[in-house]
Amino acid sequence: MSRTALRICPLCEATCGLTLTVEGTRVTGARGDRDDVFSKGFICPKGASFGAVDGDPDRLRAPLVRTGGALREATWEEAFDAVAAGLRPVVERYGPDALGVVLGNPNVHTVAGALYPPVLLGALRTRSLFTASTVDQMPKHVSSGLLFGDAHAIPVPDLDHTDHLLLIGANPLESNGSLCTAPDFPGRLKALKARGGRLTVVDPRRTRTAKLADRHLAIRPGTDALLLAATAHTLFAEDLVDLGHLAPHVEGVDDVRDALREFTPEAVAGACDLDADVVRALARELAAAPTAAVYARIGSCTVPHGTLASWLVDVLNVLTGNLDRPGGALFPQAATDRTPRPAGPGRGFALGRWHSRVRRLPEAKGELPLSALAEEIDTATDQGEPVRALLVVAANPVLSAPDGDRLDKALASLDFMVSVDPYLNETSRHADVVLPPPPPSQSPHHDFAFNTFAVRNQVRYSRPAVPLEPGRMPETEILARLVLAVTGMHGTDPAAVDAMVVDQTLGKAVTEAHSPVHGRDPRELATRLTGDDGPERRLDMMLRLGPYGDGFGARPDGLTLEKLLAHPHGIDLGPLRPRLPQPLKTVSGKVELLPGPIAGDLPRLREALRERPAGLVLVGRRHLRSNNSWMHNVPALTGGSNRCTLHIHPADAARLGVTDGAPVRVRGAGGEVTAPAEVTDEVRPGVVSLPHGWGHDRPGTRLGHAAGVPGVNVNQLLDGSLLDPLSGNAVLNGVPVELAASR
Ligand SMILES: Nc1nc2c(c(=O)[nH]1)N[C@H]1C(S)=C(S)[C@@H](COP(=O)(O)OP(=O)(O)OC[C@H]3O[C@@H](n4cnc5c(=O)[nH]c(N)nc54)[C@H](O)[C@@H]3O)O[C@H]1N2
Ligand SMILES: Nc1nc2c(c(=O)[nH]1)N[C@H]1C(S)=C(S)[C@@H](COP(=O)(O)OP(=O)(O)OC[C@H]3O[C@@H](n4cnc5c(=O)[nH]c(N)nc54)[C@H](O)[C@@H]3O)O[C@H]1N2
Ligand code: SF4
Ligand SMILES: [Mo]
Repeated sequence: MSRTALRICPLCEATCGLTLTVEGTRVTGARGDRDDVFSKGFICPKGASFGAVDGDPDRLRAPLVRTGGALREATWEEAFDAVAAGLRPVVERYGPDALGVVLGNPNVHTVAGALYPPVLLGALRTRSLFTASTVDQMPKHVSSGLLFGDAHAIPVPDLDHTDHLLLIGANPLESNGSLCTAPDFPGRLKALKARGGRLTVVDPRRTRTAKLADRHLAIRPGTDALLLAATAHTLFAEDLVDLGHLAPHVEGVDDVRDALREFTPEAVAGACDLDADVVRALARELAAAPTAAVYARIGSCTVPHGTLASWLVDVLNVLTGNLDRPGGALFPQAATDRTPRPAGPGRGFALGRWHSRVRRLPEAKGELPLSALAEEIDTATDQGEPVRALLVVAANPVLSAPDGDRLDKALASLDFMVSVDPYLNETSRHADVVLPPPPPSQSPHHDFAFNTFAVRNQVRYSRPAVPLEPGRMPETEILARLVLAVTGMHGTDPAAVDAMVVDQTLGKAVTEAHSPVHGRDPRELATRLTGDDGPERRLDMMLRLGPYGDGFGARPDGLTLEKLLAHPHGIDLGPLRPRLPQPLKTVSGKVELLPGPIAGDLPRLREALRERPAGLVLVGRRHLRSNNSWMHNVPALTGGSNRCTLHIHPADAARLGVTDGAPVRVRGAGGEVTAPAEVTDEVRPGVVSLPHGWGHDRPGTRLGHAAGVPGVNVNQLLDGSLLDPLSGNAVLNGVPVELAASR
């Protein structure tokens, strides 16, 4: 007998609502939920394969514990005993920094990943925190921190209403969008064009997104900051700057004008490999459009000037008056955001409050660069303890970070390592204990993270679609037990973790004058929380304290968990609305358009005006039926065009004697890989492209299908030395490489 169940898709940032077909405890089908308030029935091939991803027979069913050198299945009790016995002595003997924490991408796709890592880090107080953010969007956080005083205040293009979209280094037709949560991103781009809007795409590859554009600029990789600086320069030079409604909220406009004086279209044209006139046209079109938004992603962040490029994106949004207005780029307001405090000066954003031990790299947002993880483990210094033990939650840095071979060895040298991961893969194979979360169908879902980047305010929650299988533990409980194990409270009831968070949160809320519960009794409020378990009660609390919440009775029509559960297809909270100055937390209380660290980094960009590397550079790419490193074990999602090939332009191929399909050796600073060539004019000359997340050929994993079509690890070409200095983000695009036809 089959039934259906609703489940928000966790497989990318678009957060589509799915209707699952369930037979017994197995998901046998998935289609788009037509009644979902946000995704309205959209589904992509990955979502349609939800059942195959969910039911992958290689997913671990029980914890693994290393005994006598080998990983063996164990009970949960044995596993947590081993975790406490392995991690706690390291913290007690060497201090918290000796215990490193690595958080990977899926943490932003799970309830557990949103609710427990902050508690863990708050209790542990380690400075050795590494996350996927520093191989991804850290430049955007730093730029937002500096501009707006809040690293999480990231403006999102008003996709459904804008008249003009300048889209840089993103390929939403494959990725389905990032830092811009929009189910059916392709459909929304087509709608933009259908209503007479204009789309410009900047990408060294002629992607599916670029093919949709009115104009495609095949820029030389790594030079977007130059292009954007010259666009801003042109706005000043041609008197096109018009802040409009933003004027009272912005300081430093003249300083930006002065700082960008050298970046004329002619000055950047050579480095970007674009016509000066095209740069001028970009500026004129942006200024002339009734509304416009500049939006940039991976290709603009994972480059040497990632923070400057991210900053310039919002500088352009400000200079054209498009920040914080409908049709421009706005700050979403999620239902689980904290109660907005009144507008006014804040504490600002600090960088470099501490540094890594080996290279003295500055922290950003409390994190050290993932590129520095291996050396923080394998290199002794007189600056303190190396990382001796590691707690890895939902991360596979052996494939996703630079120089996996070095990291592989470093992980093998640790005193103790714990992985919370459904797979025994390239990274978790080094763990002493592997704690597998249940598959998505058995987990609840709410988009704590992505609703803060969504193109429409809305709220949705799915309870587990399938009951927890016997022997499984919810990931929320796994992480709560880890909090206890690393803080010396192993054996305590994990519900205590949620109770503590509730106490602290309500205790603080009642003291805040702007809170709807100001002056009330936190214990009494806690008794009013509903929900089946601790995580649900915490969600209820966040909803009720949040901007749309019922304020525990203060606003009877407001949101509660009960109300949300009564709306299984979600609740629409309306289009994005202007919010300034409330989100600003800068010291001045304004948008600080030329922050000190940015000004300090501009000389490096001026030097880049003169750089013209002669050789080939490498960029990445994503495929619709893939997701970073962990979806290559699902037969339905591999094969066809989702293969790990080296894209190379016909002119380069002819010059280097590379033929289609033949193996090519690619050499970079960190090593060498051999991949089959795919000769295509979809990459521009001078650029080759390999996707990331492949290289599933290491021993000791349990990835039956992936091991059969392993591909190569593009990140082995990197040695981890190339970083964007302000954010510590890895340079993954525009990396110099050499090719040789393989014999
Ligand atoms: N060259 C190059 N490298 C890149 C990129 C690039 O564009 N080019 N992109 C970068 C980007 S944007 C990112 S975000 C990183 C990603 O880097 P990572 O986060 O390290 O990589 P993922 O492949 O997303 O790995 C996630 C891990 O989580 C596990 N997992 C899956 N679902 C769950 C779950 O529900 N719970 C738990 N606990 N674990 C789960 C998977 O098995 C896998 O081991 O890679 C980066 N690396
Ligand atoms: N199908 C699929 N979807 C995914 C993922 C996946 O692996 N597969 N990963 C998810 C994750 S973790 C993330 S962060 C998002 C990322 O989402 P996107 O940012 O949309 O990611 P990409 O598709 O890699 O697009 C980046 C584009 O930048 C281009 N590029 C490279 N270098 C440069 C440059 O110097 N300048 C410019 N202008 N462009 C450049 C590349 O050619 C590429 O087309 O996708 C998410 N969605
Ligand atoms: S677009 Fe993303 S969220 Fe939507 S179905 Fe596909 S993978 Fe899932
Ligand atoms: Mo990412």
